[in-house]
Amino acid sequence: MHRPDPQKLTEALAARFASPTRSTRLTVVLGRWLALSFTVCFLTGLFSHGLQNPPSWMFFPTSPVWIYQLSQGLHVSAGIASIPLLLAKLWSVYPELLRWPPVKSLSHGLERASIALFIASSLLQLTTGLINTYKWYPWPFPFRETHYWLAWVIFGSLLLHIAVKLPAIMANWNGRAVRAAELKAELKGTGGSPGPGRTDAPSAAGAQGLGPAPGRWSRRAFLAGVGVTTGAVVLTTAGQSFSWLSPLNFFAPRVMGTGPQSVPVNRTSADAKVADLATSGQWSLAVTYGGTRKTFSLADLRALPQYDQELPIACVEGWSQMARWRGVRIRDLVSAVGAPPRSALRVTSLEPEGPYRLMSMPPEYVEDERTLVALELNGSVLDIEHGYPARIIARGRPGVLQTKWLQTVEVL
Ligand SMILES: Nc1nc2c(c(=O)[nH]1)N[C@H]1C(S)=C(S)[C@@H](COP(=O)(O)O)O[C@H]1N2
Ligand SMILES: [Mo]
Repeated sequence: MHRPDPQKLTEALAARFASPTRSTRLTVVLGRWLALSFTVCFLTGLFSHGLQNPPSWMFFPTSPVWIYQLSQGLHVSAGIASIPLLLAKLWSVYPELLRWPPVKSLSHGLERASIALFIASSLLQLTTGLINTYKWYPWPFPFRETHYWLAWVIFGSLLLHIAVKLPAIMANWNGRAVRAAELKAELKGTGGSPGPGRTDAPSAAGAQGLGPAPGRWSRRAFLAGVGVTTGAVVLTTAGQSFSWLSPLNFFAPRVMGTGPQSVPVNRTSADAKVADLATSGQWSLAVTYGGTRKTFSLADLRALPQYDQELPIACVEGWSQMARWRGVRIRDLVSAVGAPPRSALRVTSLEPEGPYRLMSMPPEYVEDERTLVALELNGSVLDIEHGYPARIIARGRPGVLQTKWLQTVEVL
């Protein structure tokens, strides 16, 4: 029996999949775009995670009012852009996966392992992240923790990958130099060069005289195609986060201006099992500070000075919506129980269970005059789906912290 030689087999495969478009230059250009989108995702993700799980040094900006809308809109949009970019980059390098032997040395093995880790964790991160924006959690693990730790794995393996590939990246950084080298090779009659730093299948195809440097032009066309695709998926989804793109929102799950009182709803009163308690007529808000406890009925709250604020709901899932809120300042309630305005709070919701039943509010938001216990939304009494009888609305915080259906406010 004749056993196939793995070396020959992979060479045949590489020739089968050879495309003059593939070159190190192409991979480097895609890698730069991808590094940019991943960095945007990583930094905005750290910011969002820090707001929800603050480390001791966390800062809590409350201005500009759209800061979290912007940062989370960028997070989700850059994540969506990363999907076509990552697929294109994988296409540009996948003949490498067929190389034989798969591991040549210890350092080569480590390098390949880090790339495998990077690819696997990136694909997992982007698909679960995308699915999450469609409000679908078909996995048993907690999304946010997993998303956070995967981000560190991805960023660490990305830095390692960049360090290992630095010579090839540098050699192919400057497009002009790469094109000049290709032109030179073309004039010498050696056909299309894959550019410095790469000696894979395309050069073999070129050396066989398959025409004058087709790689250069098809590379441009390919990059233009990737750019157009990426732009299209971003433009047709980013309208969920950026109102000026709202008319182009064809694919994102949330459409601005829809829902009760023209604001979308994530968790409904039925999901949260609060409808009975919220509408019983017995509702009151308890505010406590040490041994002091005051309860405010809805009529009591309405009798306090009312303030108007134009503030967005900006969900971690990327959608956001500007709205007009009216209600009582949280700092007025804090001073009603004799506590200093610069206090931290623990706030609970009527919800019997669930991760958003309990919310901590750092002093930055409590002393801010614009943080409200909102009773009205867009000119009418708060809809039950938006947190009736009362909800929190503060500047610059993720939607998950804008607690609906308030029950207690505890000054710590
Ligand atoms: N008690 C409670 N408050 C909550 C939630 C929740 O599940 N329970 N969901 C939050 C989330 S994820 C968002 S994005 C906002 C959405 O507010 P809206 O439904 O009024 O648009 O409410 C937040 N407040
Ligand atoms: Mo949310």
